[in-house]
Amino acid sequence: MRRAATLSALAALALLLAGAPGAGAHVALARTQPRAGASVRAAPAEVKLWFTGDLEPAFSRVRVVNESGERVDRGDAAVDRDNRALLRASLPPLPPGRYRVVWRVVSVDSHVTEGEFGFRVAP
Ligand SMILES: [Cu+2]
Repeated sequence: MRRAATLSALAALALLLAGAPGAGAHVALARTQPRAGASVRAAPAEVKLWFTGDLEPAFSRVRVVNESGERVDRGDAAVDRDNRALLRASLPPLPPGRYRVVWRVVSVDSHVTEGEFGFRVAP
């Protein structure tokens, strides 16, 4: 009797942990291009963000802003058609400076994840 109660308590705890935010069910940013914090000589033609799982295209966004906070990407951010874990946005020729890439994505389990990173185009 006691053993059964302990087991069901453990099962309940396991379910709770599995459903808790941050338990690893939703997506995380895996890598980016340019890399976070990178200084690049040639201005990139686009930014790419790879996630650890598939994204909901209708609710996943990324924008690139300059040091003044002005949006500089071409406004065409989209989840890649062939790889739903890849979010990309194209860029016009960027002058030297620091840029921030701000993203907010919804994974297929409907969880929201957001963050940002910077890169620099060297003079
Ligand atoms: Cu999730």
